Amino acid sequence: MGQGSWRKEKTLWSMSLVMVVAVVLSSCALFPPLPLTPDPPPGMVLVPAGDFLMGSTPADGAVGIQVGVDELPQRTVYLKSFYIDQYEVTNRQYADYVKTGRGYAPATWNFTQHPLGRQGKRWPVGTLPPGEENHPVTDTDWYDARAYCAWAGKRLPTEAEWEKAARGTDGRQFPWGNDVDPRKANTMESGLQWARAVGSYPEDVSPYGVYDMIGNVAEWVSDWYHPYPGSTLTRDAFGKHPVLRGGSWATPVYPFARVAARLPVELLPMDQRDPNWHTGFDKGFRCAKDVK
Ligand SMILES: [Ca+2]
Repeated sequence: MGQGSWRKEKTLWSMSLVMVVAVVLSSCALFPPLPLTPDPPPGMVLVPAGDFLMGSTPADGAVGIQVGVDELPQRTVYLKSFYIDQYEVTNRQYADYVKTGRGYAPATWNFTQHPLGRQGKRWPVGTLPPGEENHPVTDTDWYDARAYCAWAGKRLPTEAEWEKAARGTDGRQFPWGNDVDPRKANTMESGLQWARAVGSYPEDVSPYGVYDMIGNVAEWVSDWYHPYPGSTLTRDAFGKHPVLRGGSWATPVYPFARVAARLPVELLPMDQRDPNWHTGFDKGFRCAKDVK
């Protein structure tokens, strides 16, 4: 090979390299790398950032004079990405927390007037209700739920986060769509009068794969009860109580177990709490977590 030919080849090779680099750089400009989202923590799912329809329209929310009016007006809400538990927190999970001494065992099984006749059965530290290890923990009030989530390195979801996780972005009334079907969730129509193991209803699942948002137990969220932006509703309860979301085995699927339904519940002040206070057999929770 002559020296001139070698220089020509070297020049062509250099030009090719420059062109390749230019193409790569322009591709990067056109298609910037997507931000990496870490895998969800165990037992949680990712709800991606974006808008969703929150609240109800007068047609699907205002059932009667008062029911549903606190879900108005429906509006578009943007949320950044977050994680949420795929299932309600279970007795087994809560027992691990109780064993640390940070919380007390729920009073659920110490209730002497249980509708199914379960009498005098305590839920002592470290002893789970036999056969109900994977049932949702109940009789936990808002403070209990918040403390558990903090212990687990998580937090309670906001009302908006809970609702988006339950219905997706399109404003549907139930996780599965808009048809009122009491067979798809553990609501009052099941006749069980009790919770079942979490995830027992495969159709009570949201577009993000979150289970039991309609039935089983109602769930505490972090927000306290306030009117939605744009609402002219006035209620004495506004600003005074935390909120439960979702229906339960004790509520009919319609209208109380729609994903937009809100239930404010009176809470004992911290200094008046009693470990034997029965918050309710049908009240539980799940946790959420920020995406870092
Ligand atoms: Ca639930």
